[in-house]
Amino acid sequence: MTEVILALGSNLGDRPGNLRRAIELLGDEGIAVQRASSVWETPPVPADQPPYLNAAVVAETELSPAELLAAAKRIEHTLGRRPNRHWGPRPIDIDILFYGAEQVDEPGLQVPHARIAERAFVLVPLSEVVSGPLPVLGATALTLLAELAVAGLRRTEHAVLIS
Ligand code: A4P
Ligand code: MG
Repeated sequence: MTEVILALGSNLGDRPGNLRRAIELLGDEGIAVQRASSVWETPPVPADQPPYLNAAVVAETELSPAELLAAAKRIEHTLGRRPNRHWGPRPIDIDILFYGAEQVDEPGLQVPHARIAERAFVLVPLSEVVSGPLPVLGATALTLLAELAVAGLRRTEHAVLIS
């Protein structure tokens, strides 16, 4: 069993219903959700689309990273998502933030997700389900959020002062 962390987003149709249904369908695909963040309403990026509801969930699965991505894509399709412009509006988006402590860098899959540290709509829900250091990244979600919010602060590689 591997602990995985997923980000969910919806900005079309029955947004809370889409989030709930996605969690049910994840269970049907062998991705058992253990904990979920609050549901946050977030300003869209880019701005020319409706506001999103975003959440983060912690789940356990026997699926490989590629199988997990395929399951996420199936659920997105079931909930009515069709190919659209990059970062365009969608009934549901399921992103793999973390897969245990593994790093994956393949053509269609990068884990940890490449833009975690740039996005408050990911970091705030994430901070509610993982309070300690994040896998691979090493910083907590709140630390990354502070760096994002306060211009000029940057976490360095000189992080360990005592061991
Ligand atoms: N892909 C690579 N790595 C991953 C991963 N770790 N998890 C590939 C999921 N997918 C991954 O994703 C495009 C391709 O990324 C996939 O085919 C997969 O092979 P997509 O879901 O089809 O399209 P996308 O969501 O537009 O792209 P992406 O890169 O996931 O975008 P982001 O960065 O997730 O941005 N504003 C608010 N407020 N809230 C949001 O949730 N989401 C986005 C999407 C934009 N603006 C938003 C939100
Ligand atoms: Mg996505």
